[in-house]
Amino acid sequence: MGNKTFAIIKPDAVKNGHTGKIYDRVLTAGFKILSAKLMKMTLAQAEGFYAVHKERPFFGELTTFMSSGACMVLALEKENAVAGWRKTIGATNPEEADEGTIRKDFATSLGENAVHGSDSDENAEKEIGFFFTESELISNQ
Ligand code: IDP
Ligand code: MG
Repeated sequence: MGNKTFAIIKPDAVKNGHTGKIYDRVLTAGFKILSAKLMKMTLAQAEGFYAVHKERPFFGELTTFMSSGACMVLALEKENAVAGWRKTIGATNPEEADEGTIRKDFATSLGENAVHGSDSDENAEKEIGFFFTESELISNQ
């Protein structure tokens, strides 16, 4: 059971002005923010990040969307962080997301679903490493 996960406040949520409200959900859910930055992914970065989905029919739509505007990438810490963050964000499809989850409250559609969350400890480590250097993670807060 790992204590770190990786999150993205996706371009739809940033564009719709939900960054602050989602940041508040992160803190209210008990996560410590080890690092955060606002960035605009290149298409190549989005393709690299989502490489696991490259055979899926929505890969082009997903990577175009993720590189379409500013997003916020975050490294989060909490006990059992991966499962805890997935519970906080809700199901991939916002129509299936539980009441009170971030996707239920802020997602635009199945593709533009406001936030990302890692699906395993192994991927959390890889994803944090994709966007942050070791020295950018502030663990002695
Ligand atoms: P997850 O983000 O809940 O882990 P994944 O299945 O890993 O869901 O899919 C990655 C992302 O791809 C989703 O968050 C969503 O933005 C997008 N996506 C997933 N399924 C579809 C689809 O059927 N159409 C368009 N976009 C999709
Ligand atoms: Mg996933």
